[in-house]
Amino acid sequence: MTAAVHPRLQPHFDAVIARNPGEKEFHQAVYEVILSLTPIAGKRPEYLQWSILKRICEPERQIIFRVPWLTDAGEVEINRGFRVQFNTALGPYKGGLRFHPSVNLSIIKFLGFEQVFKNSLTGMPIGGGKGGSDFDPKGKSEQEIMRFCQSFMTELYRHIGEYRDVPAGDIGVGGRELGYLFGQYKRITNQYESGVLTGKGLSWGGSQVRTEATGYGTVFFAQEMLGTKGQSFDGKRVVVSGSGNVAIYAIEKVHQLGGTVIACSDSNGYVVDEQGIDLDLLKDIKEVRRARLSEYAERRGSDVRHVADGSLWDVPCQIALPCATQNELRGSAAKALLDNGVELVAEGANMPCTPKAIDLFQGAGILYAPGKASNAGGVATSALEMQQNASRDSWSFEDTEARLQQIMTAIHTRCVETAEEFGEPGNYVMGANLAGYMKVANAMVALGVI
Ligand code: NDP
Ligand code: 2IT
Repeated sequence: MTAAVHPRLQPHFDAVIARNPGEKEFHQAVYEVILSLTPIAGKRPEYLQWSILKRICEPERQIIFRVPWLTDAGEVEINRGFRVQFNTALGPYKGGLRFHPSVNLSIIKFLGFEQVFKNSLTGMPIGGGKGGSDFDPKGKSEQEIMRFCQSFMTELYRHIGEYRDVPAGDIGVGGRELGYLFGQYKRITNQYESGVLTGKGLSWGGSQVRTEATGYGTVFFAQEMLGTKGQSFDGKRVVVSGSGNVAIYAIEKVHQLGGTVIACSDSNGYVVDEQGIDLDLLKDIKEVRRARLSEYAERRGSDVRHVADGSLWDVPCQIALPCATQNELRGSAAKALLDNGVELVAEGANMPCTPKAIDLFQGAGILYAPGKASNAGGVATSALEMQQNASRDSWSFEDTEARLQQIMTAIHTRCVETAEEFGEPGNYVMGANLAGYMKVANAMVALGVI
């Protein structure tokens, strides 16, 4: 952590660290928000009344459960399941499920905490939560994935519901997993409760554009940022990290808007393709075959490099979109990007840039957007899916994409105007955190000390 917290807020931050020992990702996420509250601490103490900050940092409920399942060989495996129900001031808990071996309580709490402010920023009636498991989907058979999802839902079902808590996907959880999860929920409850999960398939209650929404939304947000400088994606060299759901659809939208994505990555390395990433090939490798990115270089030909060791962020670009995971872009990577002339960084992932990297970007005066603003298109489209489920309707791709774009434009305006109101023009971090916080705080005051 780099900059100093306001003295009036420091005791709150100290208390969070003391109450949640060792949870470094959670501390980092809280630090970023508390740092942004500096202008409130001096001028708008009403936003700190009734211990709002203290309450906002404490999840309403944290559920941890055992997930036993049988491998194909008949062995019993045990994983740990989590659901952190963070805040319902604005609506039912809403946020994804992550299946990745690195998952622990700290990671789920940081994600749940960020989700509260992100969901507030969307302007939709959704509270914040997050869940998942330390289960590793890599190398598992289809049957093992199904058995795991069924066991996970056998415990989770009692805690969720259309009006209570509405999970969706995140790392390692996509359409396939959501299908098995929804199937098990439907079986246990004997109800076709479409609004209990989002990210569903189109034939069983899903929404058009939800698959594309996070990546598309990130690029729509970046387009708005470029617009403030009279620029666009046209002709820009872009680097996107990751090659999962968010990365793939960020690449697709960049290409539609005239930019060229020349590099992307997975956890085993990155590829550089100066002609522009071939999306049909990437989708076949990642969405259909669930294979490694090294296969991209093998199949695309000799002009493409696969780099197993090293940093993707050494590839010179004008726009960088980190779309893989938390803390993937550190100070040294930020320096390399700046040395190579990066002009804009917009986060598709949650908390991919470390505080040091953010400091460097802001110090250099480039455009930088935090994930809770720029990646909010995914959860916003989830809220559109909930609307369609509640009204037993389904909208066209074009209408839904237009709604997504309007929502991203509105979030951008909210960030810009709030940053200006508090004397920090161009500071998207402050704009996003303050706007997100104030809306939740207002609702929490209205609802009393609960
Ligand atoms: P996917 O599982 O579809 O893809 C994740 C990608 O990131 C993969 O390419 C994966 O590589 C890479 N990755 C994951 N963990 C690591 C790691 N520890 N080190 C290096 N690479 C890693 O997930 P999503 O695309 O859905 O999520 C990506 C990010 O976007 C996450 O931060 C998520 O929280 C965030 N997000 C997702 C939303 C959504 O709607 N899905 C909405 C808003 C934010 P590999 O396959 O090798 O593991
Ligand atoms: O981090 C996120 O916003 C998501 N993973 C999407 C959450 C959702 O409920 O759609």
